[in-house]
Amino acid sequence: MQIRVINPNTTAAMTETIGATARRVAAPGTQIVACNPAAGPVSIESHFDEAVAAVGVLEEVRRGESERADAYVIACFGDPGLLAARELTRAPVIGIAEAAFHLATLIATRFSVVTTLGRTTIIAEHLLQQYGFAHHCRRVRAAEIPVLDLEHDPDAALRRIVEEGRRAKAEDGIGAIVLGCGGMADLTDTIAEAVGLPVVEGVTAAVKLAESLVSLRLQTSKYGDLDFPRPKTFTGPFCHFGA
Ligand code: 5HY
Repeated sequence: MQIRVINPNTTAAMTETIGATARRVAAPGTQIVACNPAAGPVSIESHFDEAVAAVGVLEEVRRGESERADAYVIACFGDPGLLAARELTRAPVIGIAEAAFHLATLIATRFSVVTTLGRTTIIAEHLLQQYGFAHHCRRVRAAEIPVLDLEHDPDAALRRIVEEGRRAKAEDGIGAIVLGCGGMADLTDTIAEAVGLPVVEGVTAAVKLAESLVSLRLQTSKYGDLDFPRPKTFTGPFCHFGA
């Protein structure tokens, strides 16, 4: 099977990290195609960044359809464009936040999230409500690091994430930590060892859930709101989205 793992930001180095991490857990028969949009924000740290990045996600899903992808992963913790992407394909589309929340509830009754900037914690809080996991999550915490520090200053970023993870363990009464950024995908084992809690990471969680859905031949339902969009004209730079 082929899983298209989409990094919604346009930082190629982060796409490489995400792709390598996905390949480490993929089953022998799974081909991982890691990609990112050509246009969009280099990092996603706000509602505005999410909205712009979502269009790039949809472009990558359209490209994946032409390459007959069997499943898609949206490798940004805001799950940008998730439902719109599901409208474009019969293949499963998994967001890393949703995937991580699901797996965290299978190993702990309570978890906390450690993400990047404090201003983006509301995005994870909204998703917890939307997906029905809010009562499992004690707190969405921020290491207060810009997303690209994960690439530019990884040692300092790791220290901040571990510090926040240790505070979560000491204060939140939790059994697990969820990492709140696709760019943290390669830090799971290091953080788990340093914090002393199980750590759930969304890229790897989403890849294994996607494999499960494909192997069970479970596809995105086309009955109701996730049916293909009604054909219509799109104008201007979006004209290629049109019928
Ligand atoms: C992510 N931003 O996973 C999110 C993290 C965040 O560029 N990739 C990004 O803070 O929402």
